[in-house]
Amino acid sequence: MLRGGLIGCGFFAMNQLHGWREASRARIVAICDRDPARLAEAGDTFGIAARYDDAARMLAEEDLDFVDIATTVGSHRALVELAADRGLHVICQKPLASSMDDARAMVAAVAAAGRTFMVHENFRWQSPIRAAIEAVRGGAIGTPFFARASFRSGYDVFSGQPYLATDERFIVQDLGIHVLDIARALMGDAVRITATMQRVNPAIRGEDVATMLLVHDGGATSVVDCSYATRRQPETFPETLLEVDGEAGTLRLDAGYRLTVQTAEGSETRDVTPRLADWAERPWFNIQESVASIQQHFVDCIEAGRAPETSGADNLSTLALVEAAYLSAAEGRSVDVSEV
Ligand code: NAD
Ligand code: 89V
Repeated sequence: MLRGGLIGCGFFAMNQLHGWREASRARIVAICDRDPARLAEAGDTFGIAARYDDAARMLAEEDLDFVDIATTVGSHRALVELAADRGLHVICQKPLASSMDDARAMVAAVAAAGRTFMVHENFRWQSPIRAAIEAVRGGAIGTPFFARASFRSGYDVFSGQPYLATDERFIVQDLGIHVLDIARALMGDAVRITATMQRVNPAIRGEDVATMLLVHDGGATSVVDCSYATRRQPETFPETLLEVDGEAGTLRLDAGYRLTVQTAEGSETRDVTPRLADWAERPWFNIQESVASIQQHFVDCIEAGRAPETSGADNLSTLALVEAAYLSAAEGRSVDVSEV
């Protein structure tokens, strides 16, 4: 049984604690938060007695195998380096860092400690997205040449996560990062990106609409479009809708979790609605299920001694797309990902 310590007991960490309860061969034995109310609520809800207001003290006093970092981005580098210094495996929430230099330093620190480092990049672990990825990777539509990954919603994300309204960067750093990662999972790494960004909601600081055009290794194209300014019914939060064209067919993931594959042999549509765990709620259950899945993947990879699919090193390529998208929008030009 792997013993974990969770740092950050805020809004999203509640899902992670539920996910850890479901995990095989791992559990959270200690928690840490600077905010006493959040620490008490998480400890009481999940029956965890070992509670700390200081991460360094938790790591010094507890006998841990891994840490789960569920704080916001500004603290990620210091906490990852602290865990690496103590020789622990690390899973850290997205966005991994707010600069490529920080992210590269974090990957290097855990690699030097010889431990497993995974980013909690969970959208590609959503079961409907996973079904699409597996169909494409399994050759169901032949070699893909075009993809569209689209997330458009008017859902109020600001009440649960107030920092999303006040941070300088919003939709690409918070949500586009997931959708760019899905594009990579479907189409492979991207080498070039062109992005436009808009702020439609005047009450927030950052951009709430982004449209990105990606050129992948080998020449395939994808369009990643994200909006939190789209008022439509039915509201599809938090679904990412997909359309992938391949040389032998097309795949679509439509609203309502319906996956269609069309080839010369015909068309097949499957219901790929995620599991509604007893601790989950609509509309978040899609994301909540993926939390349990990604955390189990982390445990499985530690035990097998293999790199997670969404490892820190892999995530550098997703983060580079985020940085390149902001550069592209700021300078009004197409950006080669190697520039960042
Ligand atoms: P939050 O502000 O609600 O919670 C963060 C908690 O960390 C707070 O309680 C804060 O007191 C604590 N904290 C901060 N620095 C600390 C430190 N050095 N030591 C101890 N405690 C510290 O934030 P949130 O909305 O839960 O987001 C946390 C992270 O999860 C963010 O990076 C966010 O992007 C990510 N997130 C991911 C998903 C997803 O689907 N993958 C969804 C929502 C949020
Ligand atoms: O998944 C996330 O990172 C969340 C949300 C879905 C609200 O964008 O912040």
